[in-house]
Amino acid sequence: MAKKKIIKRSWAEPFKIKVVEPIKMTTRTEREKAAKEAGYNTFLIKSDDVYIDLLTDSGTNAMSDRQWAGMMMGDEAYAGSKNFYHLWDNVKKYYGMPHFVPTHQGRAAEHMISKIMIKQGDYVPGNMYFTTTRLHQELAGATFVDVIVDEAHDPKNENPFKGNIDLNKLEDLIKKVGAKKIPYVSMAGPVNMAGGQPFSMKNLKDVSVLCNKHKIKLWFDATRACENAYFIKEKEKGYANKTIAELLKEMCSYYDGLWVSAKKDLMVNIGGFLATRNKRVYEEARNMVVVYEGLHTYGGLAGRDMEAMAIGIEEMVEYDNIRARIGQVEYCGHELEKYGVPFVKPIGGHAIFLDAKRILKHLPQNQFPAQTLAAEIYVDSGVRGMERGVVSAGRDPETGDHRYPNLELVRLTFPRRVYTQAHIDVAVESIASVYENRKNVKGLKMVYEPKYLRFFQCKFEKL
Ligand code: PM9
Repeated sequence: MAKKKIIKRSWAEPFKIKVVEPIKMTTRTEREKAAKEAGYNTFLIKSDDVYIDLLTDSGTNAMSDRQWAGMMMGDEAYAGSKNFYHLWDNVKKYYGMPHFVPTHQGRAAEHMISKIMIKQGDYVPGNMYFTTTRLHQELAGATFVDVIVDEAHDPKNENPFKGNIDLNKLEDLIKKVGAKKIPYVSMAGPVNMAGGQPFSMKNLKDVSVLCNKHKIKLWFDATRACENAYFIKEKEKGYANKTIAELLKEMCSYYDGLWVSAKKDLMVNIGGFLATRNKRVYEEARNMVVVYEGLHTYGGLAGRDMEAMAIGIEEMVEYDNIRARIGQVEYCGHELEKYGVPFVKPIGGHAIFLDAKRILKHLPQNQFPAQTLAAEIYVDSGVRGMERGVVSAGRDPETGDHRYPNLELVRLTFPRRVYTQAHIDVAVESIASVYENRKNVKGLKMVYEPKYLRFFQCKFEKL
């Protein structure tokens, strides 16, 4: 009898397309000019000159018909908008935090929590830095200390939980500076700069026990918390039967509070918030928000934005949504593997992180290999990614020298529900072609550098 053929069963997006936005293909000559004018910084390229935009998943997501319908239900009262109460109900229901303050985006919440918690001379340990998070901690007077596991700094290491905190590193810091100098531990999941790498529930529980023992608060950057929940469900023993909503709630239960850039998991174009179980912190944030953002019932947002966020929370915990979102990233990674292009393993949550150090081996880090690679890919095809290496790491505030991270990466980030598999194929083929010609690529020199978050605005010239 003939052997039965095993037929592969694929997944597909749990939605169909209702509205489309045309995108424009430019010529190589046009892109060369645009890249030069932008000082080889992909943040400075006009979006009109971009074909496939993988710069970020921040605020670039496609909202659902339910979210757009919610926008029409915006209650634009200055005070006490009904959308604020809908959003607050969902923050309580899904994150389990009783107190909540909306903000216009994530860094506004980072600003407030840093100002409220940190005193001059404090130390804030965290699982690898994030650009805006660390800056606000430093501006408030703290020194950030990276306590992530060593594996996170190695792009080839396949540990499934490279976002974990190294408990020994954390304990050593507590011994060295004393618990009183540590206002909180700052834990993100998945870890953006490490390649979208998650932490495990076990590690979170252990960190929480250690923090409780030393009476140190534990705060969560929950910007992409559902992606972390997805990885726990898929990879950590004992969690396969839990829903994303249950995992999110359990993760949050170990934290004193959290901040969120709603522009990611919540699939909206603008928004953020701070939520906590600590009444004192809440009252300070609720007071501070009126100074920097707007009244505590809108925090710099329109009522319609809060409604889209409230509905986004309900959609972000749907398994099929998150499965398709991470499925796209996996698809891109598997296609790149076929061409032997090196990138951070395991494949993480929101992006593929190309390993520029291994791709442009001939460029020393002070010639900005990741910045160079992002510009080369853009010129090749109009695909826009971003640098996540020495430029993003910025300068050491004490010495003024470049910080040289081990990871020198180009991030190709997937907006949610925006691009198709065909777009990914085009992007992969362009990257493969740049990889093929990598030996001819020349580095960059920095010619303009702003004081804060330089990666957004600095400029380069070709060497
Ligand atoms: N993340 C991103 O592209 C946008 C700005 S940096 C290029 O990944 C985390 C984990 C983030 C994040 C922003 C923020 C700040 C906080 N935490 O951009 O202010 O990934 O809403 O959030 C970006 P906002």
